[in-house]
Amino acid sequence: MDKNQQLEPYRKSHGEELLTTNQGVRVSNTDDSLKAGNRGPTLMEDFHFREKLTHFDHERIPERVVHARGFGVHGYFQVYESMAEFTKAKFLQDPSVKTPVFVRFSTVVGSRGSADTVRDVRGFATKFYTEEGNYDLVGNNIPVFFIQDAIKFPDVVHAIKPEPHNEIPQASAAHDTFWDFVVNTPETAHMIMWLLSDRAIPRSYRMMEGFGVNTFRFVNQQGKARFVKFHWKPLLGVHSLVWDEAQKLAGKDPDYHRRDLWDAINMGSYPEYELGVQMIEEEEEFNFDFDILDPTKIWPEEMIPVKRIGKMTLDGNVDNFFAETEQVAFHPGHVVPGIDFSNDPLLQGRLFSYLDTQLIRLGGPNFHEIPINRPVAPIHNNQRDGYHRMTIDRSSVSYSPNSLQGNAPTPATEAEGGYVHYEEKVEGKKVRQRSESFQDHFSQATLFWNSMSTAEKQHIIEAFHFEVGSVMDQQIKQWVVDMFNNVDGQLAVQIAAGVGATPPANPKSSGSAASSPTVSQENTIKTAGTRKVAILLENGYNHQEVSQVMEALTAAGVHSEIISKNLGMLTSVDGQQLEVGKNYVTTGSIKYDALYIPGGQQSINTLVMQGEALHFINETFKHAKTIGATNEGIDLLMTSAIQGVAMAGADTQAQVITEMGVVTIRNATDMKDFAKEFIHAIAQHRHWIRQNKKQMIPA
Ligand code: HDE
Repeated sequence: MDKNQQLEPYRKSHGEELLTTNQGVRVSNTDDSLKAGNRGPTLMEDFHFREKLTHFDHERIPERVVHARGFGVHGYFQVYESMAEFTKAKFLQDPSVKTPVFVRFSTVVGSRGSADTVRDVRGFATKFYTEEGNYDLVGNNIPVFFIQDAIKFPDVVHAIKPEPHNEIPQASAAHDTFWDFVVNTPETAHMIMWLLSDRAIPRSYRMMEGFGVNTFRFVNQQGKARFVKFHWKPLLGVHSLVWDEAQKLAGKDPDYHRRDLWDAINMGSYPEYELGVQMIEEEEEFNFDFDILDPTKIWPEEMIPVKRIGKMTLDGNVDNFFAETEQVAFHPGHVVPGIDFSNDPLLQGRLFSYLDTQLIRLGGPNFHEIPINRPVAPIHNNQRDGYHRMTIDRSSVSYSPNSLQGNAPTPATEAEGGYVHYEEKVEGKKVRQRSESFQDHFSQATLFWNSMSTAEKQHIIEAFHFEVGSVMDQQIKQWVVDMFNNVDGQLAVQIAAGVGATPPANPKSSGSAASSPTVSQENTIKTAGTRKVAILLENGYNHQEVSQVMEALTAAGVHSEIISKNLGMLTSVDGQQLEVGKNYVTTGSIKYDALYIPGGQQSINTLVMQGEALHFINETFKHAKTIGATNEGIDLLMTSAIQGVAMAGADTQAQVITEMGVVTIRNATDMKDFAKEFIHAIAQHRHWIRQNKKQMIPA
């Protein structure tokens, strides 16, 4: 059965029905409780009042202990070609099969009501409803983890969550307890580098990679196994916000990421991600200078290529957030034949924790019966009863072996699709120890640092200044400097300078250390598709100009929105009209990828007098986004703080000039060349060349 069909009986539309209690009794008044006299006390016998309030009092379930804030969407997955050589998983065999999926994106640290754009790891959890049962790929957008052994998970989470005495700060790692944990736990070094990079402030869930992090196994029909790591590669590329923007968005639109995803799906711009796998032969397990079971290590893509094996398309929003997004239960232990585990100690611990957490969060062992969690594969077993059991099991037999029912349900053989665990040979003493091969905590942190572009490095340094600068304890700040000197001496010197600590006496040289270019976002896919352009406009604008540019943007899949002082209609010089989408108080430059200022003398004369318009330009420039202006629109730019940038002057013969991502043209009636160049600039995402021009911009 199709997942969508399966959900159908549970969907309920609400129309013109008469109001009832939960027992189906019609209710005559739901605004006044039953009282002894109209100024008297409420009576116990008011069953409607009691039921309504009781239900309300119990509306909340515990939020997830981590990943509390999330957003779920439906979609489907299709494999490109049969993966039979590597795995017998049925959903990875036939390219014509569309496997339904439900994906929940999340932040890790904040509460359910926290902001989307905080600096944090993002969860990327996918439930595949396969014919052979549910398979959950519960990943993050950062490929490594803070710790190597799940027994330390409560420690790292307690350290990063708001401090227990005053519950401050919300959704932030920028406080003493977290950095105290970090300096005492050197294995965090690599993940800290990712967390302080642009990866932790994504532009959109649609522009984010996903990683299974842990090492799993693929097992084929012949029983041959290979180690595997999973990746999701977004077709829009990997892109991020800048920190100032992320902080402002957290105030102006705390729902920025969920709104972006919701809108994209509603508009039919379905996010797509390719599923990639890196595979290592069992015989090659020890051929690397890192342990392939260590979750603080990547398998550099240059060394072990990512094979793209299929594509996921997200094409459906939920009908009800609570029923679907809040109640969905992921678990790395939800696997299907052909996918198996490794001894990665983080994974082993996760295999316990996720099932356990559902018991408290969803109130018992029957959470698989909640519609969003039901497999499309049939369920037959002798499990019975428990809180909220929905199934009415008809047999008197609920045990095995049995003769009364011919021993049904009968265990399936491997040929019948029974899950048989990979027969890995295990021998050893019971020890509370970590392998020597897990002891190198800094080489890959250095590899990451060496792989960053100049702009990305600068962002990491600034993130250290914010995070560690927010720490009160001077000793911890110093220890951070000392710890990150093991990653790169110059990085440590720069951290020290920003946080008032002493630079390392012997800065470590990262000299000729290797790099992994694929971890840099500079090398990602660049497209203008689905980006949003703000157009600043007032009465007396040039309609021909605006409409030509808007048409070109639409043709390139770029969305645009008109922004003005007031909502309503604007009239052009030649009497045409356009509707304003947002005014300055309901939006801001931070909600757009680029800015366009069309000509029209009267429109520009008005805009020049508006502080909001100038702020819009300055802020767009500061955040390194594309700015375009045509004809008189350039005069507005000349009154802003970016007047020092070269722009098309009065004497140019309709020629496009692009300087630092500012695209201009004068004396032009045909907007074709401008639009082409403008769209190309938008596709670059950001123009980091402006990094050193920030001083031009007022705070
Ligand atoms: Fe999780 N993690 N985690 N985690 N995790 C949870 O399960 C846990 C880890 C991840 O959208 C919890 O249902 C342990 C790595 C995602 O519903 C909990 C360890 C990765 C989500 C839990 C880890 C993840 C969770 C909380 C070992 C990336 C959200 C609520 C140190 C591969 C799933 C819940 C959703 C959620 C435990 C580490 C990803 C408590 C013990 C590594 C995406 O069970």
